[in-house]
Amino acid sequence: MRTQVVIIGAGPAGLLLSQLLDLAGIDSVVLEKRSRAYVESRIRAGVLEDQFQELLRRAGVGARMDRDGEIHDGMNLAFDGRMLRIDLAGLTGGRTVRIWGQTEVTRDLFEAREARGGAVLDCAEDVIPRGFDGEAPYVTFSCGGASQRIDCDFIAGCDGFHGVSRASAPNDRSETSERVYPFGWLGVLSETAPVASELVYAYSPRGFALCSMRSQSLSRYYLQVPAATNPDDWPDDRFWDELRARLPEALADGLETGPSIEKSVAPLRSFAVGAMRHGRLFLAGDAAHIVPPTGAKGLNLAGSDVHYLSEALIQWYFNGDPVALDTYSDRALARVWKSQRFSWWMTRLMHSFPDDPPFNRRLQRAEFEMLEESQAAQIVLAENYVGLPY
Ligand code: RFL
Ligand code: PHB
Repeated sequence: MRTQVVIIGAGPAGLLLSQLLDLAGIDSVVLEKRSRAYVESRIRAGVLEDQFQELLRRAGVGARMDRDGEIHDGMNLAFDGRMLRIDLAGLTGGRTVRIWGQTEVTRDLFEAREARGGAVLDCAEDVIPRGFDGEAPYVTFSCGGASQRIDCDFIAGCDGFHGVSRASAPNDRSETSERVYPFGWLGVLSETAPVASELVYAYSPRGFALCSMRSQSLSRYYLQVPAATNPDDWPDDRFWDELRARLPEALADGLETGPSIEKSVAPLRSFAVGAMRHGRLFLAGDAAHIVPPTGAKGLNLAGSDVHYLSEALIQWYFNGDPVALDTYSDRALARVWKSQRFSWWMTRLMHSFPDDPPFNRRLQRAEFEMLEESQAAQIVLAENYVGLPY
């Protein structure tokens, strides 16, 4: 079997890349190791930058998002009981974010690929990218026990942090940057009205809390917890009590509680490869970088990678121009690192770091006060939150 681009991974990066390439007339096959039902049900991101929304519209999957996704023109920081609203639109010349879950993005992308007859094999085991250091790359895998091989021009590694693509690339560890945080996020989804109409990122000495949502009747809350936390140790009542204790009193008093319909712990990590290209293998999304979720940047970065990569492949196929492919890694990483900086900064500002000396905690408060007092500081936050230019 032969195709132009083999895409490993049917997360948002892989599906969006295959859709954009297809619309330009470039064939691809997507190889996914999990079932479609499993991929569609993973609850993750919820905040989409305006440029990522535009990319989804260009890919023909913006209709439901535009109809049902809420536009947010502000978000809130709470610090030791004090609230600060960041007027995203007012500080950025009218730019906003949209609340639209990754589960919905993935569902629309799967449906769009299906409608266009796109090949997405969600049975692919033992996927291995091969020969990408030469002119004739190929991928081997098995599906239902039968070994298969697909020859191609390029391989796109969109298989997330634990995927096989990055692991198959020649690894210069000295170029990889990583920071693991001593805590994770315990997330709960519940069919309750959100405690506030906009997102609230809250610092408390007990730890960080985030009040987010999927709609005005579906709330998503997170608590900072130690990295090795078992969600089973957090029955719903314990979760709600702890959330209340970390929010400013006025907000906590209005918290509507109910049974959780999902509960899970996600570790926090900052990670980036030194290079996103290895010959004819290109990495995109979480396969190349991880940011802590505090800045809501992971999915959005997968989007900007896919934008750069799809444009570069189109330049190569239709103009015979290799420049954009040659510069893909540098272009994508330049934006990745600015989002790394922002995500690290938000994480550092809003979390309670175990063993932090009093000096650091005092600096955290000063940073928050700086934001309260300086519009310039708020603009920097707002510009990053709505998304830096592609
Ligand atoms: P994904 O979504 O991990 O998809 C990779 C796919 O590859 C498959 N795969 C393989 N397939 C074949 N062979 C193999 N060997 C394979 N190994 C893996 C996997 O099964 C999977 O289907 O990566 P992708 O496409 O790069 O997308 C990245 C995003 O999923 C991620 O960055 C975001 O979810 C991060 N994130 C957030 N991002 C935002 O922009 N805004 C947010 O508000 C936000 N909130 C979050 C988040 C991530 C979270 N968790 C759970 C990590 C909140 C949380 C709690
Ligand atoms: C979410 O709603 O899941 C969410 C929102 C904002 C973040 C992270 C996660 O920064």
